[in-house]
Amino acid sequence: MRIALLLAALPLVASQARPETPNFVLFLIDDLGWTDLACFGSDFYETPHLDRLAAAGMKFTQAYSACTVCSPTRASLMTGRYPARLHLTDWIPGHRRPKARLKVPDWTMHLPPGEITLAEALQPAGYVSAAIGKWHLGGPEHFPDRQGFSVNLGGCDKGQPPSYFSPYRIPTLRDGPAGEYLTDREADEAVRFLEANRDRPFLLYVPHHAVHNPVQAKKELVEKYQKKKPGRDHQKAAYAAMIESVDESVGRVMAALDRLKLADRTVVLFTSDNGGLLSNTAQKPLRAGKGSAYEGGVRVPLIVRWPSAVKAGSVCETPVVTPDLAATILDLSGARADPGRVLDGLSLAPLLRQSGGLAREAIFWHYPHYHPGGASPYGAVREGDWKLIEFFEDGRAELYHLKEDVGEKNDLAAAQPDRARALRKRLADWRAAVGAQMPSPNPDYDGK
Ligand SMILES: [Ca+2]
Repeated sequence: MRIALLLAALPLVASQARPETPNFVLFLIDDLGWTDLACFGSDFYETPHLDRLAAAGMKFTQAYSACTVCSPTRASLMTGRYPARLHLTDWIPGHRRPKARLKVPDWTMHLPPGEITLAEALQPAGYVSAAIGKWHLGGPEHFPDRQGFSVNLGGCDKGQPPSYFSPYRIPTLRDGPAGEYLTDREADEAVRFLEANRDRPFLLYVPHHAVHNPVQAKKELVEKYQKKKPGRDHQKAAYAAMIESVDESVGRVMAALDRLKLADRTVVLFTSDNGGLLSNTAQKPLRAGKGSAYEGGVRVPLIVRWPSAVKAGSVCETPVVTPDLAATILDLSGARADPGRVLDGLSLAPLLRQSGGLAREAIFWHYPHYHPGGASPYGAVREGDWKLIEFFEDGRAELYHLKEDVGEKNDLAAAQPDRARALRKRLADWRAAVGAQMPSPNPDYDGK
């Protein structure tokens, strides 16, 4: 009898040990702005599943993307390193301004094969990985299947889908029935992957193409929002419908995790690759949007649900940045990162467990490029509540106290010259340490 009890208890012990090697579902939404979820402040877009995810997990109110545009953030998410260190600092292939004051450096337009992606780092720990959605880190020799992912559905060199409705004309995704909606299809494929891999550790990376342009959404959802009273800052019905489709996808993946009894040992992370596009949305009180040096360009939603460790409904105000998500996944997976490789990200485990803070003094950005969203070549640093932006064209700096001035309206650089000088030095030292590429004077500058 005692032996039988002991034996019966064994599987329980084994299953209790499982949370030590959790699964990961990582949603990366394209161009989703900081206030684009109901649980992050929207009074127009409806995101019940994401609100539920946040209520069951931790919401980060000061999460940042590693860059104000797409590809650099994606590279940072895959490697745990800053875009400046990777020399992958603009969206691929970037924006040409041949007559501008500064000449942009000769940057790297793909994720170098020598970099270790999350999928590659997790392989030795027995994980299988899938990338379902947008990749945008170089041509065929740099696609997800060449970077450690066993499954690649939709990942290619395109920065946006030619169409959100099938036929998609995406070379790595077979078309569905005519009229099938891309976000729904990506959700179908994500659920299919979960069903097929429920018995082994996995990383399911779901970088939805939504909510990037072109703004194309399902008719019935668009009509729903057309009938709805416009919100204070959000009014665009088709964009709202795109967000709702993303929310439905998250809901379907959450339901599949429940159904497959995987929810307790799966960490679900949800974030965006840069700020919202101002022609589609707004993220007040933040200043500007995608492609700008200000908070609207880089502050993004972040939700992490990890039932075995994260207190439901918790909120974290510590500033965190994209490469931290890679460091967190590496840390929780138990995969050993190469000790000779520098990671810029820090594991968020102490914040998630509410057991401590992060040993970090500052977060850095480096964008030696021009963008139609307003950015001219710049660098930025956030230390505590202070943020300094250095504009490389004229060497000017702006200084903001984000706690008192999240809208970056009051430039304090002249009022606090010592602080501005110290932060500029910190930024310059960091650039030297990571080998950041700088723009140079442009001999073809047209004087405008
Ligand atoms: Ca983007």
